[in-house]
Amino acid sequence: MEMEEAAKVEPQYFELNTGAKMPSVGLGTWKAPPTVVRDAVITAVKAGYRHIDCAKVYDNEHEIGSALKELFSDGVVSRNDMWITSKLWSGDHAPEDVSKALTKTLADLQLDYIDLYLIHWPFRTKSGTRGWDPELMAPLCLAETWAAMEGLYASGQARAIGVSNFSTKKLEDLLTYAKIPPAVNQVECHPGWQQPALHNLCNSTGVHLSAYSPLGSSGTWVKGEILKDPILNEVAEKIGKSPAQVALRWGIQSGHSVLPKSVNESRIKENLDLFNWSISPEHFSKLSSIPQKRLLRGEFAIHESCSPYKSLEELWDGEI
Ligand code: NDP
Ligand code: 1BO
Repeated sequence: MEMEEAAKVEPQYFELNTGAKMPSVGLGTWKAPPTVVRDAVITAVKAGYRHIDCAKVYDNEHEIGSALKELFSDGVVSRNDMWITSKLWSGDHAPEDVSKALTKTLADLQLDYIDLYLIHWPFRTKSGTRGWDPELMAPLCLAETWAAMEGLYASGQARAIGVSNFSTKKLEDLLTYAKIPPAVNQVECHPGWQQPALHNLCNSTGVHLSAYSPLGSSGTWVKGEILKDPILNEVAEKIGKSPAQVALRWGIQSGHSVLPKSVNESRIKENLDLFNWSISPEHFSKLSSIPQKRLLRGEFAIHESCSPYKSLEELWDGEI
């Protein structure tokens, strides 16, 4: 089959180990200011997005909820057509806080269930805190937090559960004690941080790898420059697509869902134009020579005495 033809029949969904179909492109909402995120969500859904990636700690779920309510009441989409992900913040890891945190997120999003709920980071902060300073750290017990997440799955409030920022080792460990295996591990992944070991583990265990910062981020926190990478630009020029589209298409062809964030209408549309073309095997293999660097390194989770992680090596189990 020619590559062009293959691209046309390629699914725009990835099937999770729950049997649910997750749309392969989701709108990222981290650092989308509350004042503009509502319009961004409405623009995205009208452009064809059916997946929004949220988190309590992004401080904009209330505004996203108001956009969703308007989209549902105007008949633009129905709840069943949408995939909404949110994440359990580190200050809500205590088993008695897990359900309360999802209840708050559901109230803000004006939903009665979430399609996917993730443990946001493998570190725990004091109950009810919102920040991520090392001084706020509390003893980590992922097994008890995961058991509480399993309770949300059993109740139907979360139709799938998963994790985020889990290294290969942390995911392997979770799989040894989980009664319900995670459906997703959402991690940094883009042509400049390809995560081959984690990709292989996810493939062999049926955990879907969802790619955050798929454009290499470029916000105030993380100064990613992947879209300026010369190899990515050379491939983009040869196939007549933007560097952003090539980065996103690389993710989808690798089997990852991608979560590009934008609050700009033309970039929101550009980031969804990924399905009637593909990257040839020759160009795809060129992208594997892009220098590798983790961008969101998680320094905030490192502390000599307060954190379970004394170094980035420990946080990522060497994958740094
Ligand atoms: P992205 O890799 O999505 O990059 C976003 C940046 O790229 C913004 O500055 C955006 O600006 C710009 N941009 C968007 N589209 C284009 C384009 N076509 N061409 C050029 N620039 C573009 O970064 P994020 O770090 O935000 O990651 C995406 C999402 O992943 C987050 O929003 C969040 O939902 C999730 N995430 C999850 C994490 C976790 O711990 N689980 C951690 C980090 C991210 P503009 O808005 O002006 O278009
Ligand atoms: C602490 C950063 C969270 C982004 O998802």
